[in-house]
Amino acid sequence: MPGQKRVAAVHDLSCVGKCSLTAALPVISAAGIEVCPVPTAVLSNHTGGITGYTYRDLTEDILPIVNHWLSLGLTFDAVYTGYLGSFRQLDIVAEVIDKLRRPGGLVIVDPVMADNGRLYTGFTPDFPAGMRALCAKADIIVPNITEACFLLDMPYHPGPYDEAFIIRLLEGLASLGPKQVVITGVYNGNGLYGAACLDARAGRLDYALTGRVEGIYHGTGDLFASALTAALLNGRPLRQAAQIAAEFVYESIERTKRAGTDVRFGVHFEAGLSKFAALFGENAL
Ligand code: PXL
Repeated sequence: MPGQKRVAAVHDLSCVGKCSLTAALPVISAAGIEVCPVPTAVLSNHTGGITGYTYRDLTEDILPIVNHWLSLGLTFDAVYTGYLGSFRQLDIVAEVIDKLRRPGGLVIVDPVMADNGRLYTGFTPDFPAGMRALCAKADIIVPNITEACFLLDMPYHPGPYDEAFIIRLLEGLASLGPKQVVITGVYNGNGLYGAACLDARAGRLDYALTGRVEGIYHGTGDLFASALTAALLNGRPLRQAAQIAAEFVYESIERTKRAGTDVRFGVHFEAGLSKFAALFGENAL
């Protein structure tokens, strides 16, 4: 289709759990954008709150996949990276970005490695410093509060967060290199919850907030970053893209709460895809 955009999505494939590629593929596709996955690992299930999962590291496959695409003359409007399957992949994915980036293209790095004050299972204490270097190559990064603290070597606290703390995080992260920073998991205790967005070039700070549903809902960071990527590639400004993503995730969490299902297996985002897609339909503004 002429004019269709294409994204290289560098994430793991957790076969159950509705995160990483199983979020990126449907969400970005629903917005009319082709998603080409570069799987960093294949797991039977994500690593959060579940034991006994299978894990196949695909470190050796990443560059051959990308080199083959280049040999075919394929070009990409964005590179969107998330969960990496090994420490070595940090350098490899930096190389992927160098190979696929093109003028006017977007590089979005979600520094997936931690939540609720702790690194995810399998991540070593030196990983955040390595991720810091990858973030320096991005146009936009999308950490949660815990990841922001790890990237800046600042102590984590569970909130609520005052604006001075959020600005410290946003400005610290922008000083690593990315022009735009979106921090998720922000709330100030007034019942609202969402993301804080800094456009460092414009000097603009915005919040994208929704209501708050108590609890830990797995995969919502990946859903947020995927919806944000989809909205940005459809031309929405950062603050609008973040609000679209925040509402998509909030409605998915509410649906999950109503259904009362095991939250370790992800949120019910699928029923929201048609509404999400309609935002980007041919006549949508
Ligand atoms: O949602 C982040 C994520 C992605 N991929 C894998 C994970 C996690 C979080 O635990 O384990 C494999």
